[in-house]
Amino acid sequence: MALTLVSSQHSEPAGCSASGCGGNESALAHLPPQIRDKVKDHPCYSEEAHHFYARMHVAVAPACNIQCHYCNRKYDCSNESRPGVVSELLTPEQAVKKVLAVAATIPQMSVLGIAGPGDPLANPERTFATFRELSDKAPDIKLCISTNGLSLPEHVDELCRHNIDHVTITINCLDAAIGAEIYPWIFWKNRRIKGRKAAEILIAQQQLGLEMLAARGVLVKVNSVLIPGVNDHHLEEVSRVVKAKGAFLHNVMPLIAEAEHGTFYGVMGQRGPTPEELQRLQDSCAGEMNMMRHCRQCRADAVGMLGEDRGDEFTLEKIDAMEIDYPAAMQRRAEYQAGIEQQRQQLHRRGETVISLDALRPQRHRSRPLLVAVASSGGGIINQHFGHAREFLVYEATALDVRFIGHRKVDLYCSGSDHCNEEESTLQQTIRALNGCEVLLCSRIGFAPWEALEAAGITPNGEHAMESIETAIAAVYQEMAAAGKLAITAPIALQRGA
Ligand code: CLF
Ligand code: SF4
Repeated sequence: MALTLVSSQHSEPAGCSASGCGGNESALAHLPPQIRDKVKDHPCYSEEAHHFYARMHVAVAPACNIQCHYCNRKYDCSNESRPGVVSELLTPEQAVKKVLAVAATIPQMSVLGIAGPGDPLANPERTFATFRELSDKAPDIKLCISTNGLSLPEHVDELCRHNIDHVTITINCLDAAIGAEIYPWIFWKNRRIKGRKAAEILIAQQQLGLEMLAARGVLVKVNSVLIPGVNDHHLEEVSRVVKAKGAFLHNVMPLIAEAEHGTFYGVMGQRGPTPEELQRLQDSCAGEMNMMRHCRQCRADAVGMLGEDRGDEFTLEKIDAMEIDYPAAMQRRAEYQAGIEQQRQQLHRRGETVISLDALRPQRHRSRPLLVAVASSGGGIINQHFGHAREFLVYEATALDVRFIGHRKVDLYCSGSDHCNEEESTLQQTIRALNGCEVLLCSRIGFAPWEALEAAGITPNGEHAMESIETAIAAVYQEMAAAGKLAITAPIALQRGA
């Protein structure tokens, strides 16, 4: 059954300008319309879109053609995913059925990605069978893929045939000596190749694949795993080079290496970066490149908004039991997405008119930055109870702008529906995770956590419930600056970062 409701927006290939995009809508405004159309509803390629649109992955690709030192094959591909959970493997037919069921149930799901559990292009038949059927049955869904790049050049034409507009390549280095420390072997032309030679081939294939995609107007995101002491000093150069070759966005992800994952790095005690190290590197690359800072390192079978996983609602058994009126569901989907666009327009208008930091610009050299944590369940507004948050969005406000810089994951503090409980240790962990933030914006908060946060130097604020995040932060910044609390000479209560 064809599910065409929203007209397919496959643009002509159009070269990718990589400057100043990938963040909020105004940052996208200068892009050619056909590029903006590709980006604006993609929750990974547009920071703003991730407040409104969801993605899903289908785990159809079990095999891999390389070995990374941060990967254990028992888990999902850590080039895109957080290790620790194994995705349920699907056949292409099962995957298509699942995508259609999710599209009918979660109207904001705009993107289908294949990201594992191995490498999608090491499993080309399964990957392309899934894409082929979906581009026929649900052409309004954007198709996306994440690969290690080894087999990319030979598949570029087929990716373009299926109108796959978004390709992620994990590029951890350009230097084969560094590559040899990350990749013990690759499987290439029916042979296992080790060491520096393996890294040389992989790097050359990644770069060639990137150039071929950019030449065809496909948007390329580059993922890099930040491995302290291995490639941390090298990733700025990676950023510069991939941008010059036409990459659209760079996503530097922290290495996750735990001994219990059984990876080489985990067992060897290789540490991951601290949040400060990650942010420092992202900031140093940002002068050259658009940086993605809202990645949640999703599972290879993730479903829902970034940071949420509704996969349990869509097991094969549950899908079989669903009775879906597809034409009606697709009608709802189109209406829902039209509603999202209206909401975004309203937010833009309000953001432009309600508050401006212009009044503070003259004192930009006198006011210091402020980190603000926000509880939001989506929509770009402050709409979540402190106790219901599983993560907080972190923004940096200055006298010049408000920018998203990352997220901090926390355990659920509140188990009831209305009242925060007294789970002290969870609260203390949350406070630790919010280290460096001086203000916390949420829709509601109980008395006990309020007191504890204040004692830790974080001021809770529920006065901006249901307001646009950026607008509210700008208002808070303005108020604090006017009260002299952000004077550059004033002591900063806590060091920034967790
Ligand atoms: Fe999936 Fe990746 Fe496409 Fe997004 S995820 S294949 S580009 S649709 Fe997004 Fe998830 Fe980060 Fe990936 S938050 S892990 S960057
Ligand atoms: Fe693992 Fe992905 Fe690396 Fe393959 S590419 S070894 S699946 S992390």
